[in-house]
Amino acid sequence: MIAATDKFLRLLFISSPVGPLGSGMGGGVELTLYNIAQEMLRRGHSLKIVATQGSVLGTLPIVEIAGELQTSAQTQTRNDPIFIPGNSVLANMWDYARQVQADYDLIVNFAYDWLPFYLTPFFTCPIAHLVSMGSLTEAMDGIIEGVATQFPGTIGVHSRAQAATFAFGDRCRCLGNAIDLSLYEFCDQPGSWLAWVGRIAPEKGLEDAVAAVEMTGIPLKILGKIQDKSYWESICADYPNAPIEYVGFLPTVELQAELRQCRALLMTPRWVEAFGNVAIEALACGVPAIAYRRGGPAEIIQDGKTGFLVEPDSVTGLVEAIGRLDKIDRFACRQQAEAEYSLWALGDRIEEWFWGILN
Ligand code: HBI
Repeated sequence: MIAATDKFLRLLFISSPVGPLGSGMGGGVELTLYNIAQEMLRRGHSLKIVATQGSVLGTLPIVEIAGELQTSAQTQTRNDPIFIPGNSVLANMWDYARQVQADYDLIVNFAYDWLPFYLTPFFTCPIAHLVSMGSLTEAMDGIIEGVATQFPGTIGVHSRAQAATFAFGDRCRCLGNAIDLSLYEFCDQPGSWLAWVGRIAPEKGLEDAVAAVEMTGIPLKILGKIQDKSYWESICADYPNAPIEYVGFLPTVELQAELRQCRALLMTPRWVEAFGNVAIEALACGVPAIAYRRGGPAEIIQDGKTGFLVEPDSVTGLVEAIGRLDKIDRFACRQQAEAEYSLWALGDRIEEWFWGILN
């Protein structure tokens, strides 16, 4: 039990087992973990991050753990069994956490994996789980619901749409998300091109953005980790004449330097995007987002004011919205980011969540 007088927490963040922090394999979780860690340190809490070997996250304190990576949960089918490889880095990370748990007031799990949830009742240290995706498999739904039932208030999510994908959605804590706005520079004189930003994998629907720019002839800059190479190659083969340029996977400061110069960001999620960090990164630069009316982005974008929400999976809907971009005041985009997505606002919500679990 934490004495009410203590106002600083000793936090242990346990990262995603799909790849090193900084590699892009962890997608939005990397940025989310980094931002929350920074904000907690700024508020005076102490913190250590447990992550896979090769992880680098600015100057944040990382304990690197060796072992076999976990396969991405979104490649699993709904009824897949749980796969744990020999010498599992996930198991090794949580065995480390078990050994040091007495030195911490709260463990925060960022992994979308079965094991951390299964182990929760075996730990003496309280565990907060920040769930980074919507419902993907029966096994994960079941084990998360078990923790939501036995440890009420410990399941955090990023959006109402993400929560709604779970039967226990009403028992999840909606935390939204945020970015360090000081890293994003407003631009009100963009170039002519559009942007698409994200892990290049089937659930992100990149082919629709490419099809839209093949129809409009407006060049598209593509930024992000090529996670599924054959998926990327099939898009290039299917749209040989599309005006696209693959810029690569860039760290935040270089990403926003490219993104801010774009007329708009296209978001084409096939799945229920839990939040859509790239949407608030774009808004922070004054870049309107055109997104399918699905998942987190539908709760972020103010349709007609800071972007457009279009019929899901409709390429013509994207094209039609691109034609209306002159209606958007880019400064309104920046203003929304400052009003709703600052790290301070998220820090308040996260601290409130942590204290609620501990008291
Ligand atoms: N898959 N098994 C697994 N574990 C994760 O933590 C995980 C993942 N796939 C994607 C992912 N995390 C993140 O890229 C998204 O949650 C943002």
